[in-house]
Amino acid sequence: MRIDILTLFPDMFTGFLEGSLLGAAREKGLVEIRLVDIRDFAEGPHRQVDDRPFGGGPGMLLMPGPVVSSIEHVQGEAQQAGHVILFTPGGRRLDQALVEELAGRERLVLVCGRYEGFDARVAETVGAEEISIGDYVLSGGEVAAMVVVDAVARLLPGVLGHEESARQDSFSGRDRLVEGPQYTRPREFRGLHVPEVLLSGDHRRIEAWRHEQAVAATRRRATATPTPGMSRRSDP
Ligand code: 6GU
Repeated sequence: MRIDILTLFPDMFTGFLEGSLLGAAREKGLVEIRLVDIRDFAEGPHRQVDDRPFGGGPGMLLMPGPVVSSIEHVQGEAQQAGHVILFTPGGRRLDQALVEELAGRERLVLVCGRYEGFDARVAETVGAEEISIGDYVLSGGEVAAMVVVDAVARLLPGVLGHEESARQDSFSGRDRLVEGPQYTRPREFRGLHVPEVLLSGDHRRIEAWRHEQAVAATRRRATATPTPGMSRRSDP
């Protein structure tokens, strides 16, 4: 897979892209990631990339020219135009189903907004999909782009040590359950014991117990009941 990331702040990605999972995936050639500075496509002596919104209102918008030029530039580097994504809080909400959909594409072009967002003509001009990572406002799309790259990359064949681990993740599979509790050594920690069934060696019983726990955890989460033991001291 090839991923182009278009941003005004390419430096924000350096540590992230060199990190263990992504760094190794890039070295193995499983994913090719390129950073493009949108400001390189700005015109005029001031290299202006933002301007005030027509009709008034607070803040600044990214100008369509530099954004569309940078998208067209990376599209010209390969036969395939790629799936263009604009990060914006009003976009389609990211979930694991969308991550899986994106992981199936050959090429992604991720465009990070700053200021109050994009001129509406950008999406129209390039045929982009708008994506949000949740109902809260970030100061730019860079963190959202990292979320997408991380979630997508770990689904690519060969990136994780064992493919099974991605298949068993929370939100994966047909029923989209979250994972139930898991335990490692020691068997007893501060008086808390690992459930006996997990030590039984009976794989059918273990599977059944895990499924039951996953259903319960999924239900708890849907009804927003706090996880047992997670309430704060100040709670009633
Ligand atoms: Cl993609 N961008 C911004 N600025 N804020 C967000 C977001 C994206 N997703 C959630 N909040």
